[in-house]
Formats: sequence, structure tokens, C-alpha cells
Amino acid sequence: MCDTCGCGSEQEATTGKSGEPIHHHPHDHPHQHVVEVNKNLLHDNDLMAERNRGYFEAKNILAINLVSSPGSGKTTLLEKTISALNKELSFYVIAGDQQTSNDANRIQQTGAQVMQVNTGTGCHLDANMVHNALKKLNPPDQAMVMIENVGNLVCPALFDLGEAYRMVMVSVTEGEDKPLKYPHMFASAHICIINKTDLLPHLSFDIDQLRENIKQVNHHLEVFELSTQTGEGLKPWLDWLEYQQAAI
Ligand SMILES: Nc1nc2c(ncn2[C@@H]2O[C@H](COP(=O)(O)OP(=O)(O)OP(=O)(O)O)[C@@H](O)[C@H]2O)c(=O)[nH]1
Ligand SMILES: [Mg+2]
Repeated sequence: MCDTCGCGSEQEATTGKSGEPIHHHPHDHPHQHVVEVNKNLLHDNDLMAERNRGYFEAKNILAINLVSSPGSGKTTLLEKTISALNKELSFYVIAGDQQTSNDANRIQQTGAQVMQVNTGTGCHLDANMVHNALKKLNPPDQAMVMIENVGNLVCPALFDLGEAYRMVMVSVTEGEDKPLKYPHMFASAHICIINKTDLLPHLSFDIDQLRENIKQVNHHLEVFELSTQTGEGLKPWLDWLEYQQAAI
């Protein structure tokens, strides 16, 4: 849990009259103080995000922030994308997770340079974490920097990392209503990948309804339908990436 949503495990504990501990949930208090702290946090993040953005622009680096619920297929997409394009493009990956280096280990197999960032109790990457990872990764001019955010459809929406594009992924096992329930993530993204389309024959899932809900929240979102597992529909996404890199 993070400081921003204020619902972390570090609840304020004080002692009551009879000596028993009382746990104050932050939301029991007037909200003003929390809101103030959050404003400052986000302001600091935005400043650092602008530094990252300037760094990317100066080096003609295309940076993409990949966000989704846990398990939608972000790492699988990266594995397939890098394997398909690593002759044309040079990939540098920052992988965010609360714990483990599992994703970094998987991505390393593709030959890409990768840095795992563990956020501990934090539920998103922030611009400072990306800034520190970039110092270590040191991507060259023209590189592709792919940032896999912590699997979470809520908090990462609030934190600009300095990326050029935010890609939100939703898989067909998650339900058509996700854009409506988590609108901030979809509203703040530029592209959307609907993943795991290979599973559609086994599900009662209305992909047109999902597209309709996406459009309702953000009609600018460019939408790709694909299966990272079978590779079906992957080509338009790969073409989009190459086009964006060439445009820089
Ligand atoms: N059927 C099917 N399974 C997929 C597809 N893409 C990914 N998966 C599976 O979904 C599971 C989660 O995939 P990951 O790529 O680890 O998902 P992630 O979004 O990186 O997960 P976190 O990093 O934990 O948030 C794995 O078992 C994948 O093999 C797909 O297109 N079709
Ligand atoms: Mg992953």
C-alpha cells in the first residue's frame, strides 16, 4: 500500500482509556491533512517526471509505461515484443514489482538490459525510482525504454514517470466493466491492449462491450486486440512501436 491512497498497513496506533490499542484508519480523520500531503507528493513526482521526460527527449528515447492489473500479461508482452524487434530496436526495461526479480529474470532471457525495482509495500513506480534506475541502466540514444509498472489499476494512474506513452492492458478474463470501475487508468493512457484473445472461445465475454466501455472513458485511446501467447494480433502493436520510434 502507498502513502498516496493512505490505506497502508502503517495505521496510526494510539492507546485508549482502558489501555487497549486503538487503530485509527486514516479515513476516520478529517481528510484535509492527507490531501495536503498527497498534493506535495504528487507535485514532487511531477517535477521529477519532467526531468525524466527531458532526459528521454534529449536522447531521442521512446519511453513507454505499461500498466495493468496483476497478471494481465505485461511481462509476456515485453518478452514477445523484444524477441520480435531486438534486431531493429535496442530495448532497456525497468520492471516494477513489490517483491522478486521474476520479471527481470524473464526479460533478461530476451537479451534486453533490465533493471528490477522492488517497491516493498508500495503499489506503484514513481518518477524518482525510474530516475534512479535510468542512472544504472544508462540507455543509449535512440533506445526504447519500456517501464513495466507494478500490477495495479489504481495508484499507477496518479504517477507520471515522464513516459511519452502510457499503455494500459486489460485481459479478457477481467470483465468488460474494468474501464468503468477504474476510469483514471484508462483516462490517463494513450493506448490500450486487450490481451488473451485466445481465451475468448472459452468465455462469455463481450469484447464489443469492453470496447464500448473503453470509448466511454477515453475515446482517444488507440486499442489493439491480441494474444501474446499465440502471437495473433501482435503485428499491429509491433508496427505501432516501430512507427513511434521512427517518428522520434
Ligand atoms: N491464455 C493466455 N495467457 C496469457 C497471455 N498472456 C499472458 N498469459 C499468461 O498470464 C499469466 C500472467 O502473465 P504475465 O506476463 O506474468 O502478467 P503480468 O501482467 O506481467 O503480471 P504482473 O507482473 O504480476 O502484474 C502467465 O501465466 C502468462 O502465461 C495470453 O495472451 N493468453
Ligand atoms: Mg509482470
